[in-house]
Amino acid sequence: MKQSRRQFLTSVSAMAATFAMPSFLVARKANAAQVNGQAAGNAFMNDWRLSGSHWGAFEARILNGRVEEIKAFGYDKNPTEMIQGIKGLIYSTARVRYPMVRLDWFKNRQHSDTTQRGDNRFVRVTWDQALDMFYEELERIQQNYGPWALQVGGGGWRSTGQLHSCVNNMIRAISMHGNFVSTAGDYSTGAGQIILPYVLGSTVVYANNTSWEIILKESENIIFWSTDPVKNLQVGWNCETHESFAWLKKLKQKIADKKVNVISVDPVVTKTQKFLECDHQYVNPQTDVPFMLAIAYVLYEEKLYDKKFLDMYTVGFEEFLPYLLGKTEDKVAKTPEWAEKICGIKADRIREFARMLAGKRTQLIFGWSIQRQQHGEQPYWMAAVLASMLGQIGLPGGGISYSHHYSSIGVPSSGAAMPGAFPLNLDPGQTPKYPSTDYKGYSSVIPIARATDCLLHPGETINYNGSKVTYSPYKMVIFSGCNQWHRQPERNKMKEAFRRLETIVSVNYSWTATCRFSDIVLPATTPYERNDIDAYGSYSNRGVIAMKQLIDPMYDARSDFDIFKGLCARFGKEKEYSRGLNEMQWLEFLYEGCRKENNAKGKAFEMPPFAEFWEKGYVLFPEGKPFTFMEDFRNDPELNALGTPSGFIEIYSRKIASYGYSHCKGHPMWFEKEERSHGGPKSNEYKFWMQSIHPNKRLHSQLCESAPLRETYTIQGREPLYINPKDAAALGIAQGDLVRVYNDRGQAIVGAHLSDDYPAGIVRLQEGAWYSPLDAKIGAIDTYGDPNTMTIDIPTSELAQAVSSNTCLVNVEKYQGKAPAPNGFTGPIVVDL
Ligand SMILES: Nc1nc2c(c(=O)[nH]1)N[C@H]1C(S)=C(S)[C@@H](COP(=O)(O)OP(=O)(O)OC[C@H]3O[C@@H](n4cnc5c(=O)[nH]c(N)nc54)[C@H](O)[C@@H]3O)O[C@H]1N2
Ligand SMILES: Nc1nc2c(c(=O)[nH]1)N[C@H]1C(S)=C(S)[C@@H](COP(=O)(O)OP(=O)(O)OC[C@H]3O[C@@H](n4cnc5c(=O)[nH]c(N)nc54)[C@H](O)[C@@H]3O)O[C@H]1N2
Ligand SMILES: [Mo]
Repeated sequence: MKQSRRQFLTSVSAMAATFAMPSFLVARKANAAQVNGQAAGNAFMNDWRLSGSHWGAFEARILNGRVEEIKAFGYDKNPTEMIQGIKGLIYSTARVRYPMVRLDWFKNRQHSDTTQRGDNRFVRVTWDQALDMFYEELERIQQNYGPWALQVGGGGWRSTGQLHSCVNNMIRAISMHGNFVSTAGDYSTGAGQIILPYVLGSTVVYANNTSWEIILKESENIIFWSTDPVKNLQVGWNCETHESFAWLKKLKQKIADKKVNVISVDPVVTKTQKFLECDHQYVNPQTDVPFMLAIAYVLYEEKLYDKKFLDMYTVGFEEFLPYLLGKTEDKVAKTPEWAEKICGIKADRIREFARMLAGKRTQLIFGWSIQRQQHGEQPYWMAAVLASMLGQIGLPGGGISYSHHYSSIGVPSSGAAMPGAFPLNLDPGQTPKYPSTDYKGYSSVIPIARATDCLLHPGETINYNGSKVTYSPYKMVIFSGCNQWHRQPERNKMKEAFRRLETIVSVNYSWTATCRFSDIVLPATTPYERNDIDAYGSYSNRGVIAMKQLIDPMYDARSDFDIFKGLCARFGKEKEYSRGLNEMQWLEFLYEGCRKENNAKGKAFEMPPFAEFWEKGYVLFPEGKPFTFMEDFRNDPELNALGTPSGFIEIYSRKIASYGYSHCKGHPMWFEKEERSHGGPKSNEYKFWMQSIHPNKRLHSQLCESAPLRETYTIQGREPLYINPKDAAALGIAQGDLVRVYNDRGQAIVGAHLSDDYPAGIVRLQEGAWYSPLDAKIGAIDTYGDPNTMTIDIPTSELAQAVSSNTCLVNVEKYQGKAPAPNGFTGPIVVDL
């Protein structure tokens, strides 16, 4: 460990020597020499500049004001190909070039014909016109209706960078003007983050978990359950370090040496399984709960469960047991024979699997995809029950994790403080121009996944996590740093809902489908056209990294900070918003705050003054100390009581039972899905389960606009639909054919990619493929292949009200006739008035 760290220090200092002079000086010079919005170039032939992204830190070679070449930062020993998509993103045909206003909205404002939304006809306006319109709309909404009529689309994956954290820029600015309807929860762990506090006492999903070092040393069984870390660890919330890959490589070696038993429980062969060359346990999609229940049944029947652990650390096993044994109303014992019919795993294999788990030190590692399905709360709860019965929670290399696929979780934190962000909220003493908090009986916060339902069911009251939410029929919405027309399920339902909106404002650097369905679109800079700083390592807190401006802003683009400053200027709050600081002053302020905190922590965390840091480009901290998740609770459950009502792991939750919900009761249960493949509901009508998992070469919809990267995976310019060769053959589909994928919710043209990694009856269409409808009509075919054209917009249950995008059946057929060209990547149709 020591040695590798030394090695890396020499490699990065060698690299730092390539910076001939402080990059910000170079950037300033280039700006001064700017001609007609085009960078005139600078004198440094090989000007390499350091920046960062969700895909890792990298250096870019700038020539004549253009990014020519990208290479990974020296510290990153496992960079992802995705950084090679950055150039294509900056110079994409889909860039938002100028402030644009939808044609009919330009003519008729809030009285516009909203059925035209999505036809993509826009008028170019000046920044002043656009910001005036934006401001006038905020005024109109607050004066005519009040805060219930404005929804500010809760944050998304924006870009890295603590100052130009565009969601913060937006929320602070809008909060300066007035109050609005905001959102709760997220798309990632919507069900998990709600159920786990009842069961394990905290949200768990976003906390660091047992260190890989310990898992590698102690675990005898590692079960990767619905998780694909080798694919998903390519990206991180902050600037990603890819440190987990060093551990995954060691794990691969241990598997080869037959020193550990590793199994991937997944309907498909994952990238992780292939990389590790580990075993595979197939399970029918959406049926992990019956599989887990049957394992629990075997553990109980064969007395393989840890009774002592259940007694000491959990409550409610007695309430759960009758359900397991078939002594409740349903009178169904959850035997392996019962489960086999649902989950497709032979009863004998289930028995063997249960014995294998119980016999050795077992680390269960779950991903998030199985909670992104109807009743997504249940597999997470049942997983905790299973881990409790195995009794290894809190032991090194044993127990449960829900997040080793995310942002290098499993790499311990250095303990250093990371730079703060541009403030989301108003400063103490600041007040909005319109302070009204009169929501007219509507809820001021809605569960994020219910944003469409709000518009379609105004005034309706729903259950949500023990409380009630009343849908506000909001009139205006603002999106920045998210792509609503990628992330939310059911396009055609969204089309109908959006028609009820008077005004939609989008800020983005790329012309996403969300821009296309907006009324005012404002061009933001990419993170490569401004200066910023970020944490290096979201959980490892490995260091602080400078994100240096690489090139001048393209076209009319402005940073989000400047855009919202300009908006605030219209109601006299520019200074309150910016605190009178400019970009570099903010960076220095954020950095120095962090430096002060770290320098107080001792030598290991010392940071140089800002100017020195900025010149060098980064600060790095030593590795943290490995730890075991829930070890303190295991050591002393009284002193370190969990945050559950009882302080123990809750196999039965009185609190949830007291809500009286029909799809989330007092203990984990199997609920049949609205649609399910392999013999489940609607499987006669629709032949395939469509999984819309996270993309291998994108971050959601980000980088889809990067043509060179996109061309490495598309088929005839369309998103690939991965399908089993036998299934394809039965449908007369060959590799590379265009196919139509559809159900009663929507249809898309995609390209067939045949692969044995996908068993019969299962297709994959990766999320984030850009929605590219042929026209504005409801039902129009999607010409590129966004899975959310077909997915269903139903809640997981009354508890979490989260997305259920992986509950989705489709049919597939060979595309007949001449397919319309994909139309999503070319920006708006500009209408000259
Ligand atoms: N079917 C299906 N759907 C899913 C999922 C799934 O598994 N299946 N996963 C869900 C999950 S977990 C998530 S987290 C969501 C992700 O949903 P989003 O967070 O909406 O996804 P992104 O594509 O990352 O969108 C970020 C947007 O911010 C823009 N952006 C980036 N930087 C800046 C900036 O500096 N300024 C401005 N103004 N804009 C910027 C990007 O161009 C992009 O359009 O998707 C969800 N949707
Ligand atoms: N490359 C890349 N990495 C990413 C992201 C990205 O967009 N691109 N997004 C990041 C974000 S925001 C998030 S939220 C995470 C998402 O992390 P996850 O939600 O964990 O990831 P997914 O890729 O959707 O799915 C992981 C695995 O779950 C399996 N699976 C799906 N349904 C079932 C089921 O019913 N049973 C079982 N046993 N397995 C099932 C899939 O086959 C897949 O192999 O990834 C993060 N990492
Ligand atoms: Mo996510």
